[in-house]
Amino acid sequence: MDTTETPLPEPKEGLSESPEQGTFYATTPIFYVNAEPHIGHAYTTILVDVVTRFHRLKGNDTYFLTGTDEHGEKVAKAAAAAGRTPQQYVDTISAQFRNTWNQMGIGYDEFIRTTEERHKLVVQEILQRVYDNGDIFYGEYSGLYCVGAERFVTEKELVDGKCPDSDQPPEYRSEANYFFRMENYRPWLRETIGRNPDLIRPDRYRNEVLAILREPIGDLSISRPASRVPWGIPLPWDEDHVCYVWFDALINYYSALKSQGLEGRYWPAVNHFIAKDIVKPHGVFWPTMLKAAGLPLYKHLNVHGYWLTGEQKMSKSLGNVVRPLSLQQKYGNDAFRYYLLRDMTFGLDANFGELALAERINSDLANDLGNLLNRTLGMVGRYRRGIVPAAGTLEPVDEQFIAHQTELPERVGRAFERVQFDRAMEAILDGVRATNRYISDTEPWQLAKAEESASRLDTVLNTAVEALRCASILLDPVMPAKMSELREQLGIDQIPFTLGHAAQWGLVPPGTVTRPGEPLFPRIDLKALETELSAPEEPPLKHKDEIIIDEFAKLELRVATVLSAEPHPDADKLLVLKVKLGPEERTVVAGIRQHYQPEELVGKRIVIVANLKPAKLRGVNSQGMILAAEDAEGRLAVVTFDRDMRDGSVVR
Ligand code: ME8
Repeated sequence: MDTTETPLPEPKEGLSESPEQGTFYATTPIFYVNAEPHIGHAYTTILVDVVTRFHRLKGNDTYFLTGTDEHGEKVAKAAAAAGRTPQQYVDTISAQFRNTWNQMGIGYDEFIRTTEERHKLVVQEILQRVYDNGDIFYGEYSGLYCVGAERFVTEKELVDGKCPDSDQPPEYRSEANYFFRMENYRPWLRETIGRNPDLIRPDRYRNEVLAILREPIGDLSISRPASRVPWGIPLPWDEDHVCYVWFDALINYYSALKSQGLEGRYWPAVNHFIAKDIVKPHGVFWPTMLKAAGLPLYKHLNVHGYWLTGEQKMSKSLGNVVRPLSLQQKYGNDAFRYYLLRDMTFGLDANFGELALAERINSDLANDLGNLLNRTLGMVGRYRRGIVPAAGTLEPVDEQFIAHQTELPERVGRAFERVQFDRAMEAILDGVRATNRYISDTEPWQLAKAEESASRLDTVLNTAVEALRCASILLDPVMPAKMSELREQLGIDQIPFTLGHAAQWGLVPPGTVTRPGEPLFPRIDLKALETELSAPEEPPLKHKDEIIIDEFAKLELRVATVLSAEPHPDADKLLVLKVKLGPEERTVVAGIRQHYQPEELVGKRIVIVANLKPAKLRGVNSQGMILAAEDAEGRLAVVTFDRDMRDGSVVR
């Protein structure tokens, strides 16, 4: 779509107080394509997926944007290091991000790449607008620049001489750039954040931004000379400069909508989700840029902490990353999502541990939820031939239980609103545990013994099935596949569900036929996992210098048949083999006597280095060498063939 056709909306004052009710637009950061995705990226992306699904369940009009950040020095450097052109390089890594999200079932609505034409057009339009308003000037700059974080840093910010965001030392830079008059917008931004306590949340990050704003923030250098950094979007009024990568990247949140004519529908009902590494660009640069461009401010900036491994931030440069797909495959996508949401308190750091993940799956999913489903299906099967009965007269214990359960959607909704995702998960599991207690207290197995308690048993079974139905709705955003399986097993997969249905009781039609299946969450053997995890890691292979194919071609490898094998008369580690290579016969001495009985070898087809210079080994002339492998335990095996092969043939 041609983005130049519709002009940007006319400037509006300040923050849009309440975006259209019922509209929810959520974004992840667009990730740098300087390395492949890890758990940190997966967390933000899964989180946005869950939150968007939750809002859709509420009946909201939702939109979910993710993508990749492809310009800048950092990416250009990574491409050069990989021996590729920037475009080839970004195409490959961007596709890896997209594939990872697809394989993980992330339901994004749009994937934006900053090298796309549609994005460039909107960036240039906004730049031109800010320039025309007089908010951009040309000037000289010198200071410390961090390529890792792609921003200038001040002396004061440095920790042990390194940039606090990237942990890399900055370099001194002095050059002429264009500047955005960011400082002019500081009073407005301070006042706006002051007036909107939940604009940036949790509070610690709001305070962090307010602290930055207490002192002059300076003007933002928004260009780089194209002669030094050609990999970027040219400034519309001066082609010798390209746009600074952050100014370009932040605009993605708007360009993705604008390029499809969706900005009127979803802007500014936007919730950004990021980690604490990029609070300053999102909390300071972006709002002032929006203000200068005459666009209304986002609704919330939601900031989470880091996933750590062994107390360290998981990061591409540190190389301590956990690849999301391998865990997703090992433990199942839904269980993995649940763990990430449950075990991180939003805003704080959390330690990632595979054992903790397995323990969480066992306790919450296999024991509490899986067990509730199994015992309920088991009892409906045993006592009511697999058919869900209608409830009889409710007793106070039932009424109390139902009241608690039907309040859950409200509690969970509040937790979601307050970005307390671990509490939301806990509230749902609390409902599951309460259901298990309800069953233990009402003892259906006792009720089943006497005919006169049949109606009471109907009530208990019906109540348990209803509670499972509601739990499956509340957990649907985080575990969509497993919850749909759960509803299938209960036989209620045809009943429509929204969040509202989780607050209503009695929606399972009596007579519903259950269809018990495999356990939803098989228990993980923690002992076995501990052993697996404590096994020492294999040391990395030590490789020799690379060779070219011509060097390899100098070797003459041939198939040989062993005609005879005898112990060497003077050496107890050597065998003397007579081998046949087509028309030739040769004698080969091999140091394999401790690993093979001579007669085991006779008749075997093996591989000989046929052009090795002959050598005398303890008095016997050896005309070649046989190929064999030896492992770390000292076991040895000669190379043979998996089908019959004529001797003398060349091995390549
Ligand atoms: O900063 N724990 O991209 P990026 C939790 N391109 N989350 C983590 C994490 C960790 N250990 N490591 C990374 C950029 N993340 C810019 C953004 S937006 C206009 C431009 C997640 O590839 C988290 O969401 O360095 C963090 O903010 C983001 O990845 C940084 O991704």
